[in-house]
Amino acid sequence: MPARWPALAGIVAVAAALAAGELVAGILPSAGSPILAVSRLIVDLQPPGAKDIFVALFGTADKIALQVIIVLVALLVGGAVGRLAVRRLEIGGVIVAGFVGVGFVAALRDPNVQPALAAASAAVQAIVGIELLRRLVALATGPGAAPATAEASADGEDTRRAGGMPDWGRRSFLRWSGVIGATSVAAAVLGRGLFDRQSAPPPESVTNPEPGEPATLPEGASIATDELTAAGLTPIVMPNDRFYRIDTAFVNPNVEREDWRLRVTGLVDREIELTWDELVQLPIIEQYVTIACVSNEVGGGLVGNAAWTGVPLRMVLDMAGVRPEADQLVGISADSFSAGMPVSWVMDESRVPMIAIGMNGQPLPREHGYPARLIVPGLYGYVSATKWLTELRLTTFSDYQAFWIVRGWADKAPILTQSRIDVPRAAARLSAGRVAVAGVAWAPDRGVQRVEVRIDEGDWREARISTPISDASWVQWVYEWDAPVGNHRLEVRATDGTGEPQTDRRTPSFPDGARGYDRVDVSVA
Ligand SMILES: Nc1nc2c(c(=O)[nH]1)N[C@H]1C(S)=C(S)[C@@H](COP(=O)(O)O)O[C@H]1N2
Ligand SMILES: [Mo]
Repeated sequence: MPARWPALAGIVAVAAALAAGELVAGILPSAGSPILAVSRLIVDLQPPGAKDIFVALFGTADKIALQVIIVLVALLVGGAVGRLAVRRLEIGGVIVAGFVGVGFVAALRDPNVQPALAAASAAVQAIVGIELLRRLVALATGPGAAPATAEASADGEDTRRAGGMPDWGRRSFLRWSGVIGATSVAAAVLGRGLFDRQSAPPPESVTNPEPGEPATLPEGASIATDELTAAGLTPIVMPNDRFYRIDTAFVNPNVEREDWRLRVTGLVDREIELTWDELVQLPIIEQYVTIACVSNEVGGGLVGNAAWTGVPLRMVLDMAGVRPEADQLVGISADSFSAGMPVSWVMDESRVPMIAIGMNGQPLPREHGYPARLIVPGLYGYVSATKWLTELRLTTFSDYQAFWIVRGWADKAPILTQSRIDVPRAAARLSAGRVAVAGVAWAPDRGVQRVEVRIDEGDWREARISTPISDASWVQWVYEWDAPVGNHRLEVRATDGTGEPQTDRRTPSFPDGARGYDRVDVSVA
């Protein structure tokens, strides 16, 4: 009996248990997916400051990577359990049950999960895992499976035992392992497919009220795309399907307008609760605002500009009456995320924070917070832009620490002035002569006054900028460069509306945003 058979038995048993959990979650979403629950647990347990390391996690692709790692680790443990179960079947069973238990406890942290259903799912997973472990290990180690002289043959070909009998034990072990393994993969894929269907886009029939005050462009400003955009320059208004997405949600919370409520709580004269219909009775405005993620590295893509449609936030706060002791406004989401910002920032008449319900003329896409989110000009997303918003809590900075603050990030975080080179791309090979160097620059909501480019650490040269469409929006910039032959370094810096140039002192994004100039090295022939 090759030692890897019991290991394979353990791997297959664990795969089947995991698949059972996913399939149950697909059919009964309130049972919760154990893999997603453990993913969330890991993200929540990360040490303060680790978001820098984990930042990639919050991109969509890397959420999948985390789940793949979790599955691989579980299968590895399954392999060890299979070997152990040859001698100590009960201990193997206890370990499988223990892992199922971790998934169960992790799932209970999700407010959308019903404990009874999660417990039933855990029971199914444990029974599937332990029972298959027992049977497969028995088959793998049974009398027919232990020919001292037979070589392991993955296709289960009919080799003969010393006694001349067909090796039935091994054949049926391999056959069963193959069938159960394949069924598990199919069940897991089906289960996750059904589970994801819940976060389908809002129904086609959903529309938004027209803004009473649509966003208008200042004289001379334009959002038309031009040939530079075609060459890779970011458009002034980022289409919804290209807009960056950052959140801790592994599956978009599914909130429907009919069930949605917005509560205003805490240090207010009277707590209030609004339905969707009540919210959209209020005046609807529209404005262009650039939002950015604090995790955005210099030169990174976690920033975007959109026309946001919604209700002025102060109007809703005034309905409840903010008490003077409140110095922090916290936006809490359907998935228990929270972002806190200074009341003074929100109350400052120079800006119009909003409860956004639309993005670029469309109802908010689910991944951007359907049906309603906060958009607060000038603050990083983690301290302002709560998606799937359900509660506005008035409190103080000393009494309440929001999601990322507990994890070490700064509690007050205005968006830093930044600029980015989009074209040419890093390491581009160019022909000598006229080269358009172009990108975007932002300093919401101070506005961008100037953008400058320097080549090989020479003098700063002023770039042409697009007419700003609002102080809270980014601008496009272009610098026509007469490129000489050789290797060159291009750098950019922006100056905000107060005349403050962006600093060259590089900092990591933790704890309050990355600083320093974006640069691109190119070779010209
Ligand atoms: N509910 C919820 N809202 C959230 C977050 C989150 O994790 N959960 N992340 C915030 C962060 S860190 C950012 S940068 C912005 C990103 O908004 P976007 O995904 O629409 O670009 O959403 C904010 N709102
Ligand atoms: Mo963010």
